[in-house]
Amino acid sequence: MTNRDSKTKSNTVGTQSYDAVLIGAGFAGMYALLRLREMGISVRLYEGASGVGGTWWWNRYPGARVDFPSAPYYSYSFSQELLDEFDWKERQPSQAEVLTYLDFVADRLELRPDIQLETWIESATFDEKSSRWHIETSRGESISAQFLISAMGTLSEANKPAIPGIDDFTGELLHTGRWPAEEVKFAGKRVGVIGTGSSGIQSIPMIAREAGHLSVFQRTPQYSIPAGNRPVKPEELAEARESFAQRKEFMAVSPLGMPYPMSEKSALDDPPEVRNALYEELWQDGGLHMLFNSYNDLLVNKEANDTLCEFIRGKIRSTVKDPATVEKLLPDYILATKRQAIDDGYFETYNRDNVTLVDLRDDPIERITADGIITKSGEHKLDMLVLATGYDAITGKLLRLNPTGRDGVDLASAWKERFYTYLGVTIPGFPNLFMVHGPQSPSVLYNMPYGGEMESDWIRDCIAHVRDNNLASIEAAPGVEDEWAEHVEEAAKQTLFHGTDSWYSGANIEGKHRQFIVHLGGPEYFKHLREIAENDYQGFVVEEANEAPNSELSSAG
Ligand code: N01
Repeated sequence: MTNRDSKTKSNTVGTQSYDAVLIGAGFAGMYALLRLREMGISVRLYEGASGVGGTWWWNRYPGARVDFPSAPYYSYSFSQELLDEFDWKERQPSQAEVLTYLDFVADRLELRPDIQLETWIESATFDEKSSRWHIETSRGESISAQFLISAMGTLSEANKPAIPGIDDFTGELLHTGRWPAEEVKFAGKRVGVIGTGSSGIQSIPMIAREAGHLSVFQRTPQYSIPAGNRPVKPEELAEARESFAQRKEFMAVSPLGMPYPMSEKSALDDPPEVRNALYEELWQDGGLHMLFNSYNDLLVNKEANDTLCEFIRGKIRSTVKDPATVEKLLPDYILATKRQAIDDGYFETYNRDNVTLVDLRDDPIERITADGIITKSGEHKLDMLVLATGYDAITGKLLRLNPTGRDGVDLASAWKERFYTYLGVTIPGFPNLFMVHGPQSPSVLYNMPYGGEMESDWIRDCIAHVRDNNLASIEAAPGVEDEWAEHVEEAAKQTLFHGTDSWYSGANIEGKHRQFIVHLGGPEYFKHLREIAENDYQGFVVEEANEAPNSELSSAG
């Protein structure tokens, strides 16, 4: 059964039927909706929030903004019209500006009629008889779809740490990744922030400006680079619009999908004074591109990496006045192997009289009480506690949904020993299920809107292949996951990422597999995806539409 003619949903005994169901209305989900809709199939996108935007809907914490000097490049790359019609205002757009852009896109492309908001997908089970997914929503709807596509986001399952007493806190308890839409007032309050990753580093200076007192609870000090945000000049926007085609060509071959030239020089090629002068120039300009425009070996050569670590430690020493606070703030891990943060006055914030830094390595949290945090050295009374404690990244949302695939095996059981996928887009044993930005795809270490477009295009083509060939299902062949895991691991081993505990490798979540789940291949990855498709979906098996349910699977390639 292919539902080839079902352009609109049909109701059969209370079950809605679609060709494809998408989950998540962020950058990737909205783009995938557009592409699937263009195929002429029936598709419905479900989103739990009350607006589109995905991560940009939820991350409304003060200071949230894009971390690349990216306007207009942190945006869709497929449409000159979208670029021409939206006037980006800041070089590193704020959360509010990105959300305005995504609302504009949803309207401009008339996506909203096919998006159902305030609806969580609660279960998804593959029915082997019909080769369709049966899906239940938080609104009590029952849905049948041939294809299920997750665009649920990589940083969407908030991590609420299991600190003793956390549920006893009676003040305001907020998580940066689930920030309320209503204004949050800090004025005159005793605020605590746990966590100094990107979200903590962006929000701490903003909260400090308003709060009566701010206590920062830091477990790992971070290297942070000034954001260098500023308004986008009209001539910059005009230039970006004119050079759209060339820029896309450049992005297609750039290791991170970014329209910036990479340095071709090692950090060890320059004498220290030349190197530091370059670092200083990039530091003054600001932005994450400092990591790529300076030297080409900061992520692969520890000695090279050390040079920028020492430069940033020097900046911290010269910025923060209190020597004891400086000591607490000096990072000592391999730079950029935890997600590199950028900031707007982060280190300067520790010169304020209303800010205290608690170093949890020396003074760990013992428990949270109704009105504060008790650390080894004493009590910190709080009216408000902000958890900037990150996410169960990349796999968290998929495991929360926990779809059930072939033979009644659910994802949690399948992934009990390790995370595995084929190409980061499919999972053996889960026919007709696709993921955008799944584990073992480039996801968070690539230009995400651009990468999401390319993965969605691949998924659309794969779905077209199934339909054009009158197939019931397609799935990764048993065993291909091992080769893919080796491939991902091999790429990571060429870099310094292995030397650090980070959310890239699951180290931030207790009990999570310690496995590096980001594919570092960039353009090579996308080339590989295309080759798999051109090679008649090598590594996949398909089921004919009229096959008996348990008949042997035939090879797709
Ligand atoms: O989360 P994180 P995030 N007790 O996991 C600490 C993206 N992003 O929300 O490092 C005490 O990085 C934890 O300490 P440690 C970006 O990709 C992008 O900040 O594990 N502390 C760490 O300090 C980013 O990487 C932007 O020792 C605890 C912090 O909480 C990703 O989102 C902006 C703790 C968590 O840092 C996640 O960033 C913001 C505990 N029990 C985010 N548990 C842009 O600019 C955790 N911590 C685009």
